[in-house]
Amino acid sequence: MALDDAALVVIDVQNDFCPGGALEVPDGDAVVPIINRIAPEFSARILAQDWHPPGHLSFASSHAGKAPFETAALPYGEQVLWPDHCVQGTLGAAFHRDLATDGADLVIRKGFRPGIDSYSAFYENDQSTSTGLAGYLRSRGISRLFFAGLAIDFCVAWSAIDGTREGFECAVIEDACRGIDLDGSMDAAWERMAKAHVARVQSCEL
Ligand code: VGL
Ligand code: ZN
Repeated sequence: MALDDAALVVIDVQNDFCPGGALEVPDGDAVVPIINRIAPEFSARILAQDWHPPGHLSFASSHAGKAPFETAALPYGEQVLWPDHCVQGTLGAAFHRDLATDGADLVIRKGFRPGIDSYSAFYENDQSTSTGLAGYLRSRGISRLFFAGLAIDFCVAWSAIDGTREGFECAVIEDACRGIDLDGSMDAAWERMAKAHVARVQSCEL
């Protein structure tokens, strides 16, 4: 089959990124039926889950005088400050109730270190602390990655770019993603992905 050696990597389809959530992505829940439809086609299915301890350093509430969506200079670089979201064990951190999770081979959690955010499913935002995902995929014989989920301009884009850095052939399934779009972040993300040779495909082309 065409999708041998290929994994679907589903990024952060969690309640807090869906309408009504703490960091809602407009129309975020629209990705769920698309992901459920295509997932069985892949040789491996990976779910990433944003998983922050209370008081995480990426939360604006951890910085006196800062509001959500402002930025702060953290030891590893400039960081957007977010509303509190995906706090470990809360309903907001749970996967969307309609996401088919039983078929997942691996759930990889990220952002659990109190002082480092992790947009990418491969590396935390210091660009050097590994999540271990690349080693897992390589030992499964996977060479191609298809990305779906939330948010295209943050966690999906950084994951796909890091996937190419790890030597995987990477594509983003555009209609299976939605974005936050903060100050032109959508256009910037597509540009960065194009530069990194991340392909842009639609679910009907799989
Ligand atoms: C995300 C901001 C903060 C994402 C996660 O999943 O794109 N964005 N944490
Ligand atoms: Zn987060």
